[in-house]
Amino acid sequence: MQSEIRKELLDAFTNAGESYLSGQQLAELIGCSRTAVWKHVEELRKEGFELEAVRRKGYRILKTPEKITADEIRLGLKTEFIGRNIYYEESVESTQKIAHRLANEGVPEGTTVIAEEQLSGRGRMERKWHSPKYTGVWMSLILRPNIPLTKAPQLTLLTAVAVVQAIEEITGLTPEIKWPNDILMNGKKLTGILTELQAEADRIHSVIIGIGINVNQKKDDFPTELQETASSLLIEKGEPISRAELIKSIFLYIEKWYGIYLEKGFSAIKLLWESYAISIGKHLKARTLTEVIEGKALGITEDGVLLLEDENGAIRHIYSADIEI
Ligand code: BTX
Repeated sequence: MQSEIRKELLDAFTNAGESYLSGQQLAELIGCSRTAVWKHVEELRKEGFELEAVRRKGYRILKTPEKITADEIRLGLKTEFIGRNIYYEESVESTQKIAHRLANEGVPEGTTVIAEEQLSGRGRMERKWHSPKYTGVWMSLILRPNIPLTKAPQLTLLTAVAVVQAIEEITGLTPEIKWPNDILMNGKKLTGILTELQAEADRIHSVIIGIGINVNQKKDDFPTELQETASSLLIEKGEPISRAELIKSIFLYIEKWYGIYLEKGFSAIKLLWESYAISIGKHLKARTLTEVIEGKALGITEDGVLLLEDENGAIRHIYSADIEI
């Protein structure tokens, strides 16, 4: 109930933009007492929001906090359902784990778990994902598309497109995608995406999309073994980036492309994905679980499978692999 009022309060401030809203107006909009409004305004201040209060005019928000809070993400969020239900945590083992549990409990589609820090963030194949406090975006999003199991990898590619576009919008930088799930800048890894499924037979219950973005780390913040291969938006842009703004933009792009995907299929997203991909046309080495295949990347199939032409001219389908360019 408390958080419902808070959501409505932030929606009201979002709609008001620069204008002031009086305690009375807020109470009427939200349907609670003026005392309750005042109490929630004080709570926002404690979270680090700077609110200006002017006599006879009312309140408006001047500054949002450094730390990401669920409330800061709600302020200005323009989506219908992606990120509307947020579980925000200070420190967790992995947001994937929590999202799996929530998905089982039947939370609405679009529910997102966001953490300031992950103690055992994970990548593909049980690899580790370094997720230090307050500097990155570590989040897991729950979707429930009515698609066959084999199409699920398309959602990784869709997410990669959405993240690249959000990074472009917020920072002006244009990163590149390396099949299937890495987003790179100047050859270094900025983002990893991990798509996991809850399914039975050929029915998907939930898709849990984990997104990890290095945002405000400096080079020294990475462990030595990652310093040459990883980068952050701060390093690339030379200035700190608002994580909350980036998250909101990602939500909006995912909602846009997911809607188009469900209605019209993968084609539009495939074209966009290819326009951001660095691997296409290049000579690659694909390390799968069982072998290493070398060849020229021809593109991806409608299902998101990578096509490599090997030295004998045979076309190989790569479903899952690590790629070296
Ligand atoms: P991946 O298996 O493609 O990449 C993992 C590899 O990337 C590691 O083995 C390491 O070499 C390198 N690496 C680890 N941490 C970082 C980092 N911060 N920046 C750059 N390179 C790194 C990629 O898997 C998928 C990652 C998904 C992470 C999200 S965060 C929210 C969600 N929760 C969770 O536990 N995982 C996902």
